Amino acid sequence: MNSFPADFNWGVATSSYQIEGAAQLDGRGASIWDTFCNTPGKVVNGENGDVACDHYHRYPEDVALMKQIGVNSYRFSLAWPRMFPNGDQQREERGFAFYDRLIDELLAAEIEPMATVYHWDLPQALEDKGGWANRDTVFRFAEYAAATVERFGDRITNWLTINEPWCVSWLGYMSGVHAPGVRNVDSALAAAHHTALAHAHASRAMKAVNPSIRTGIAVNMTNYRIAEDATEEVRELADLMDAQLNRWWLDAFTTGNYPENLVKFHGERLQKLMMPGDSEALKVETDFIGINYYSDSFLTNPDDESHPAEKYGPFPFPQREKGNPPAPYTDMGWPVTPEGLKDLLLRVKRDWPETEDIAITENGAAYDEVPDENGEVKDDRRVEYLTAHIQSVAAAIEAGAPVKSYFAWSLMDNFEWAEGYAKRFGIVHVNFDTLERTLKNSALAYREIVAKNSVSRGVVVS
Ligand code: IFM
Repeated sequence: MNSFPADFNWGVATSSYQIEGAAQLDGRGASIWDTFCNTPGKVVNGENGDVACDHYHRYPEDVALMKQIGVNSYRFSLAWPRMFPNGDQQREERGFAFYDRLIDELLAAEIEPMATVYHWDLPQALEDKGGWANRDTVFRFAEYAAATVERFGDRITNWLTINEPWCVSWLGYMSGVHAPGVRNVDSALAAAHHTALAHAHASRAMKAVNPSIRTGIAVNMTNYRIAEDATEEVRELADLMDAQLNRWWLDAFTTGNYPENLVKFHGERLQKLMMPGDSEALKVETDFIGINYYSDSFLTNPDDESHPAEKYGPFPFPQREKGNPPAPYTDMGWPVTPEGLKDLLLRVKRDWPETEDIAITENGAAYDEVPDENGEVKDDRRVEYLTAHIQSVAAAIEAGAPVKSYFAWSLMDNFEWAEGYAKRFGIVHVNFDTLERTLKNSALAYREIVAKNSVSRGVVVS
């Protein structure tokens, strides 16, 4: 058995657009995901978050499910356009009231809420002015974040500013596979800089409102694996990718600077975005780091001699499919690499030693099992995935990594962005016709881990 510290937090995570539904209700404004989903060809089967899991109405049932699973924490996100429909100062009280109800329901169930201020549903009105590529969004975000702390800070201690700023920037503004679907390297780099600035400014603004809260950010991280005989070119590429994904935001907050190899790589492009005082502004005390981990990434030797910039495009982009990852894979096509989580946690401890609190803010897998004729969801692969990753967390803690919390992604099947509803990450199954919820076997297995505060050793992921 691998035991966890007595005060370890066990949770489940979700985000607003992925589960709430009620997209046109109670004065909610349009977000970039509403627009993106309504654009033909952007989301599998033309699906959208209009109804999603209808959590907006069914939240008492969902909190009861969490209680049944036994978690003591819940990470959810606040929808900016529900509270500020136009992304300006105009408030929508019914939006605030929804989160009051949800938070009070959680507290009554003795489940601690952790809020993500931004999990990708930018008000469309702000995107119309350039979105995250526009520096002004930094300051609109800080105002919005402060307003949420003013309202909910009496009941929420732990706050994440932005979820996966790498995805916001590079998937939203470079590859365009996520909203707002822009494909422009200058916009993507601007978004990468502005999300970093936004975290720093918002953290300060939030703490000015309520100094007793704790702030962090949820970054998606991976280990780039290269072959022993990797060429210089591949090593350089892996280092650039690592810097863009793993180091950009954390380095900025701890040193006020972006990684040197990227400063060189982006050159003029980056220089023109940096305003006087930005470096000082970026440096900010962060109370905890949220890490979203799903799998490692593998790079093989390219078959020509070109520089990564020519071969892979004008920026370093993680490409899980480029290498020879070990099987098995999840339904997302991501390799299952549980040992990578331990390696990553120890790397964070080594490279950002000032970090005293790491939360695994997301970890999970997409598999498509549905209820059988007896209503049982035999998602053995997810049980193995979660067990193996939690074992990896236990091993990292044993080796000194300051991990204080673990959140399984996700509480329930939901809208998986450009993949629509077919990719199921939930430990609770959702029937998207009836909206009925069913605990999967993974929820039962997780319940046991949480209840015992320990995980069995020896499960082999097959
Ligand atoms: O569903 C997403 C989540 O919104 C952000 N992190 C990755 C998850 C799985 O793709």
